[in-house]
Amino acid sequence: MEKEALYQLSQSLQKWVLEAAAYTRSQIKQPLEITTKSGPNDLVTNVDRANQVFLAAKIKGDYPQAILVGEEGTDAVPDDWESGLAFFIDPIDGTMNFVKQNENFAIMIGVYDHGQPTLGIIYDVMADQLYWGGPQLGVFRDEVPLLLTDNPPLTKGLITVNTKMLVADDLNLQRVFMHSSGVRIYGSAGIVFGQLLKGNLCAYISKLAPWDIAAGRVLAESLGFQVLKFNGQPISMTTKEGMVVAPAHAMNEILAIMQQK
Ligand code: 2AM
Ligand code: CA
Ligand code: CA
Ligand code: CA
Repeated sequence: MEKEALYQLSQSLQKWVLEAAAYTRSQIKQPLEITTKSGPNDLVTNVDRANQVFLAAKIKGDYPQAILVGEEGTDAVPDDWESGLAFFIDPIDGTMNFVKQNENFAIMIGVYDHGQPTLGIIYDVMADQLYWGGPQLGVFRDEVPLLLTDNPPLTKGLITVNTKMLVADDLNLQRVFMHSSGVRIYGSAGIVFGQLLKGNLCAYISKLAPWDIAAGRVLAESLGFQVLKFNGQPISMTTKEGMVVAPAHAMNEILAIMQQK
């Protein structure tokens, strides 16, 4: 994609995400319609659904050929998702935080052009912080350019881990934790990516769906993080997968510890 067209796309997506966020803020003091999906801790609200419909309609209006994937819309990634411009939408990331805390949630859109990570937008709605950019545009928090990330050893970095995976300890994650500076838990992939991009965290270990990872992957890889499956292979973007996000040094250490018996 030409840089000018990409910049235009970025501006449009930022505008629509900010509009969805304004609506989201307006609904916080209203009674939410909350329903469960797979279990009691897997929630969706009327605002998740409204944001999904709004963002999909805006994208389709300007990009009628767009391939759309969204957690509360068409959530199956089509086989031909690499045939054009694909948009992965998470209309509220951190719905439990949205409901229980009224903060610490994000709206996210990741754009892949013929399968290539192209543009990422993550908006921390209540902190009013917009992370955006990609390999061609650079990465920004609002107007501030973010710099290439440090490459510290695991012993010098804070990490964040999927809570169930840490408790189950089936992948040596407690050993990874013991080799790190400590664990912090956030409950929203988008909020975690903000922390990684700012340099507050060094690694993220979780099992994530395509819409959880799409935007953050674009931004993180643009700043020098790697995003790899537990076996060190690239992630697929088509299914929920275990993955590590970290700069090279910590990545190598984490994957080695996870493979220890
Ligand atoms: P969500 O709020 O958009 O569903 C990491 O915690 C990510 O997993 C979160 O960003 C959250 O995104 C998702 N998540 C959290 N708890 C979940 C659950 N019980 N079932 C499915 N997804 C969950
Ligand atoms: Ca969800
Ligand atoms: Ca999510
Ligand atoms: Ca969501």
